[in-house]
This record gives sequence, structure tokens and C-alpha cells, in this order.
Amino acid sequence: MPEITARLRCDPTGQYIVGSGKLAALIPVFQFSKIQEAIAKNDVEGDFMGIPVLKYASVIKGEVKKPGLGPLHTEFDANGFAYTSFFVSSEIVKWSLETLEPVDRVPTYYSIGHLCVPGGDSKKPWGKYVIAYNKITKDRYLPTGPELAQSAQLFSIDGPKMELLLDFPTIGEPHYAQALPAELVKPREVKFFKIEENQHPYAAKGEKEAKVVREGNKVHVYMTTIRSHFTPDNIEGIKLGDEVYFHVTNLEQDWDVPHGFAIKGAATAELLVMPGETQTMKWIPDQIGVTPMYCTDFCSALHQEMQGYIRVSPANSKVELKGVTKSYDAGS
Ligand SMILES: [Cu+2]
Repeated sequence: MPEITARLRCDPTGQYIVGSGKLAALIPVFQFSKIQEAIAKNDVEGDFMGIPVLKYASVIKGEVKKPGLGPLHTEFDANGFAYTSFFVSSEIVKWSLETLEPVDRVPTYYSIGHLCVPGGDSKKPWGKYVIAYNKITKDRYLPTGPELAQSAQLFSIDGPKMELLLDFPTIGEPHYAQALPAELVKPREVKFFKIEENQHPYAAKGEKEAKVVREGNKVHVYMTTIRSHFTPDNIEGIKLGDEVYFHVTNLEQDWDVPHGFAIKGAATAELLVMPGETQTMKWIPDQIGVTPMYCTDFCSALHQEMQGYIRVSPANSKVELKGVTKSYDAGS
């Protein structure tokens, strides 16, 4: 029995199970119906840790002989062909599930590991492309950090010969990657969250709902954000010893208009608030004075103006708590 390192793939018809091993020199193809027969007849050749082992010769449909070196992973198209990556000989080999003969091969230039035919591990592969995910592709892209980018390759498989279309960087070698036609994703795409469906308990669904509320030493700022201002953007009456919660609602109802929110010197990270969403940032001021807050996502030409101020008073101060909006953009 050839060396198999636990890589078994079932073909789209469910009849065949293809095994492979990184250091093997052939590809065994098992037949599901034969496995069922062997189990029924108890056609075994001993056991491994109590698990009965079926006779190799009884369950094999056949072997793909001398396909290349180091067959690793196999994917399938919709026309009865399999595509196996070869780690040692650095290639993809296309072979027929019927005849078990190789019919085409294409170099991948690097040590390929996983590969992906969109839908190739389902009953109905789309079967137009195969993607090679490579290992050890050290020299392909500029070194930009402690880890180098790997290089993947996209090939067409809908013609008589596999053809290289593109190579592109990946982080590591994606394992069991899956791809599917964009039309399946597009109708489900979320472009923005509907503001009227926002369930956040501290949402402000319009600038009129913006307010600043004190509960003991907790201050809740119901803040809205829209190109290119915050409401309120001038807050005072916050005292040293307060815990301030900024509940920032992004009023935008358009695609790709997130706003950021940060407070200068804050110990917490910034927020990135998607259109229609509310997010909360906690801030404990540690000094008296005026602290700027600002948008951190380039949202329009007036993004730099998207800022405001928070005045922090001494703990015993009598400054009234209030939030107003002072800086409007030209359109407001
Ligand atoms: Cu902004």
C-alpha cells in the first residue's frame, strides 16, 4: 500500500475517493461501492489499534501510475477530471477519473501545497479555474517584514490545456480555500445598516436625538456622525473622576462611508463605525483641560475638519453638563 498522509478527497459523483501523500509516486483511487462490499464481507487484512483494515486490493479502483512526484491534494471539475498538486515536482496534473491517465500538466514554479477548483469539493464544481497555493516561494515579492508573502497562481481549466492567467501574493499557503462566483455573494452583500433597524440601546437615530446625560459619575454621550461633523462636537461639564461613554451612531446611509472616532491620548483604541451602526467607547479623563476628539477614517474632503473638543473640569466644578455643535461643514 502506498504512503498516504491523510489526504483523501471524494469526487463529485461520490463514487471515488482519491488518496495522496507528499512523498508518494502514485495516486490510489478507492471505490466507495467496493469499500461497502468489503465491509459487508469482512474482507480485512488485520486491524490497526482495534480498527479493522480493509484489503487494499479489494477496495481500489486503480492507481494513477507515475503522475509526478509528491501528489498532495486533489480537486475536481464537472467533467470527470481530477487536478492533483505535486509538492515535489511543482506542478498541477490533470487526470481522468475514468482511465486514471494523466491528460495535462502545468508547472507551478514553486512547491505547491493546497489547490482550489471553485466548487471542486462539491457535487457541482464550477470548474473554470484552478488556483495553486504554494509554499516556500521566497523570492517572488519584495521583503516587507519578518514573513515573506507566498505566491499563488490562477489557471484556466476550461480549455484543452491549463493556462496560467495570474500570479498573486498570499499570506501563507491558504488551506482548504474555497472560491465561488461573485453573483452568489453580491445579492447578499451588506452595503450599510438601516438606521431605523439599529437596536443599540444608546443609538441616536438623528442629530435631534444627540444628547449628554449624567448618571452619577457616569456620563453618556449620545453622539451622531455624518460628513463632516460630530453632534455634539463641543462638550463641557465633564469632571475629573467621571467615566464617559461615547455612543457614536454613524447616520450615513450610503456604502463605504464609515467614520472613525478617537480621543487624543485615550488609553482605549479608536472606533470604526459602519454606516447605520452605533459603537461605544469608554473614556476616563485623567487631566483637567480641553481634549480634542476626531474622526480617524478619511470620509470626505472635509475629513480633517471632523473634530471637536471635550472640556474636563475639576471634580468639584459647577460647570453645567452640555453638548453643542459648533463646527458645521459648508453644506449644513
Ligand atoms: Cu468622518
